Amino acid sequence: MAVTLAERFPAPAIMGVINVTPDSFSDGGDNLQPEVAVEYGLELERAGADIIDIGGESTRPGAEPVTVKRELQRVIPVIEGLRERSAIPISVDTMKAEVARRAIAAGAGFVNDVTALRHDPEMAGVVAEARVPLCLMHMQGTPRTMQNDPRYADVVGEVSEFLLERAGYAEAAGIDPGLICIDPGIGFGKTIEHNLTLLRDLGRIARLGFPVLVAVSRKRFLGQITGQAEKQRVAGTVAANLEAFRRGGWMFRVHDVAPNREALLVAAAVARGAP
Ligand code: HH2
Repeated sequence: MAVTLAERFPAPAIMGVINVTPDSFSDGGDNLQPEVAVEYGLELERAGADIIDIGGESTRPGAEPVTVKRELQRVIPVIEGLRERSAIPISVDTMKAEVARRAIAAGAGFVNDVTALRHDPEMAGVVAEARVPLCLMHMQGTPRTMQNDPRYADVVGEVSEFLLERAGYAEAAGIDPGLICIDPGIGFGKTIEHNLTLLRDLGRIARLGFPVLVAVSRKRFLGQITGQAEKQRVAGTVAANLEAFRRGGWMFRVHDVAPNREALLVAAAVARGAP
């Protein structure tokens, strides 16, 4: 039987983030030069990342879409460069089938689609054919408009229903269910109350039967609580990730790998009652 995602990356797994963009909300412009981004990826690996997520299009609230050509120019040299120098698993953060296809050919082995296969009708086929793992994320609206007035009658119920529906769609398209993970999409068409309710009730999402990826790193709701600017939100990020782990979170997408990894390793040891 094929190895499932949770077997391949035992919880708590750490996904380190590299945004090769000028406009990402916390690290925009830091990694636009491919050589700089590759060095940074190696640094994230040394800090203990289990997988590196590379994205070439910001999805922050209000972000403008980028073309396939521009996105390829940003991510492919970084994926090739990192693949040349390291065997660490690479994820591509994209909603475009062509970008996913080329990223996989360049060495990526995981697709992180924040639209959960809704943006590009060819994405499911690309992932199915390559037999790579896939993250399905919940988002209400699109990045340009999602924070205008997000509303839910029951945020956890609606997000769960959506994720199950998308997982069903992915399976129907030929994607192995053992390679699917789900993500409540913290900050994607959600108020601070929606984000906090999703984290508090993450156990309900974890019980849907797919590993749950959690991506709270440096996000705005943490700043609303702590008053800290983006790069100062490390302690807030760690706290939110520990809460998510206690409720069944599996993989943690973070910019600050070392502190999140250390905190989660300790939390996991406490959960086991053994080192
Ligand atoms: N959040 C961001 C980007 N990709 N992928 C998943 N699966 N889940 C998320 O919550 C998620 C994601 C946004 O964060 P970041 O990459 O730091 O910023 P930007 O979108 O501005 O590049």
